[in-house]
Amino acid sequence: MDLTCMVLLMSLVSGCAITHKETPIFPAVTPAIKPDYPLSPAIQRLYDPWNPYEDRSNELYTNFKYTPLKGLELRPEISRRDPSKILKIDGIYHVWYTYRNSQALPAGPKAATGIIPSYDWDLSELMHATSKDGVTWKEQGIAVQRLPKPQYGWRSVTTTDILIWKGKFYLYYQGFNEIPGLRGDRAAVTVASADSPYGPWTPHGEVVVDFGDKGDWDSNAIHDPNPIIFNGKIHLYYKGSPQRGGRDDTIIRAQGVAIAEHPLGPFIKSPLNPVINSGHETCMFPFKDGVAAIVSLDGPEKNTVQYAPDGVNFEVASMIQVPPVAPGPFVPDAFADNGDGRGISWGLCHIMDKESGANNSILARFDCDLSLDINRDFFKRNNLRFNDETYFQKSTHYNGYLKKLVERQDKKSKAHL
Ligand code: AAL
Repeated sequence: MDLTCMVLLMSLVSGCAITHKETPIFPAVTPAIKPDYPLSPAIQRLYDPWNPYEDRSNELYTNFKYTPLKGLELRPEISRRDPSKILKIDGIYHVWYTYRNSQALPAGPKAATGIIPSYDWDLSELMHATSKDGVTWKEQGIAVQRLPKPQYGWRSVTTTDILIWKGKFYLYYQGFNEIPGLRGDRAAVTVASADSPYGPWTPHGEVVVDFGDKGDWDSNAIHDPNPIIFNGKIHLYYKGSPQRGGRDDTIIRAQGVAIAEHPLGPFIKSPLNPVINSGHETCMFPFKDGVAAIVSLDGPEKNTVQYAPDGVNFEVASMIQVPPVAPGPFVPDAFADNGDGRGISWGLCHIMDKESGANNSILARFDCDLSLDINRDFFKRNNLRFNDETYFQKSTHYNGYLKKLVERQDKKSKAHL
């Protein structure tokens, strides 16, 4: 080392020592207790609302790993999506989901007919499937069919979730009485009941959670019903939307809750609705003495897990990556209402099917660690890396579709300058 370097090094070392004495420098090992010397706002946030061990010791942080399912026949005209939560009854897992086996692929609202669906969830019914291991599933047949026009849900019945109340089974679902997409994705929530998970199911034939009034945040859509029992009452969470197919409304997607003392209602919407400002397919589960939610896809708080000690006042608990789309978790204590929710470790979700390329979906399994009963370090890692298939999906080449899109958008924005 030459003299200049040596002098430089010595002055750096002595400089550090002097600074360290005057103002403590944040140490290499993160202090377990929030230091009482001045901290940047970023480091303050590390302690409040986060914690010094960040994601690793956050019970509500997880990664998600995905596995293809076995046993479900894959054909381009069959679409399966929006699975319910999963129940385990007498050692068998049960799930219900949107099933479309239409004669044509989705063609958009304008081209839709009595046999051509507009979207992936048009002209659908509710399928029931069972499994012994959560990977291989067997379809048991349609649980709830579309009824003949003009009965409720004649156009499509979709996006269901299950409740057990006093020994009886209730499937809540979206009932479409018009082509999805014609006036927005306009559906409210209805219910069917049965004495056994295998049915037969009796559709109630009426709306149980209805649209909000004109101008309300949920005036045009009550989607993704998600019932749990909390504090002695049925808490039916749902995604509401005022949109009519446009993207200009202030709140595009948000989550609300409607509460009832009987499965057929009346369901009273919380005066605090919407209780989550983001998210798409609603997914709530009891956690400790409160309620946790996976919030994905839409809104400023997308890709977070949130927690509400009272089921209503939700706060962000973690930021997650590649969360399941439309998660239907296995929630053994969804209806236990014992103030000791244990969380979730797996479930089903849906993924767009790249083979059919027509907005068809397939079901997949996800695993995670949002459970108090397991401790799987590999689900608590951050810094996830993805391969080229993920990065290049849908974008094609810059010379193709993306280039045209970019040029069109740039032209439009210049026109506004
Ligand atoms: C979803 C859900 C609802 C919507 C459509 C089918 O995944 O949010 O169910 O209506 O898309």
